[in-house]
Amino acid sequence: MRRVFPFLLALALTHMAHAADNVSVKDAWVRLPPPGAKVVGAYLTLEAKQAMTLTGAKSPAAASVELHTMSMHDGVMQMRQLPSIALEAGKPVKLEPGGLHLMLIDLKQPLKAGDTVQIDLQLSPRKGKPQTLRVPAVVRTPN
Ligand SMILES: [Cu+2]
Repeated sequence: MRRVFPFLLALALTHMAHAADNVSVKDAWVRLPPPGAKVVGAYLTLEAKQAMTLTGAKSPAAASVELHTMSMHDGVMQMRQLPSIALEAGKPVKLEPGGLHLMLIDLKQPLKAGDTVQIDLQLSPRKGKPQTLRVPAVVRTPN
């Protein structure tokens, strides 16, 4: 009987890792928000084995998560919401400060450095069913 549990756990992990087979995530982190801030950026690097679209994200830590980009207009940095972010096969896409990022909107509780925030990425392959990829992101100050 003792062997049953590790076996079931392995099965569950295999199942959860399914989306991760096609998409790898590196360096997921959330910017440590200033005290009282309700909106904060989250960053990570995504690489898809097959072409895919990041169509959205959710987090239990925030009321909603938006896809954003930043760009310079007449010397002013502007932030704009995107409907989706395309991932080409084998080409890493970096979400980083000053560029593409996730925005956690309406934090449900204050975040501390070292906390882990769960972010569920919604990914749609060109063929096949949409997938959710659960990513742990560490709260920290930018490097
Ligand atoms: Cu933003």
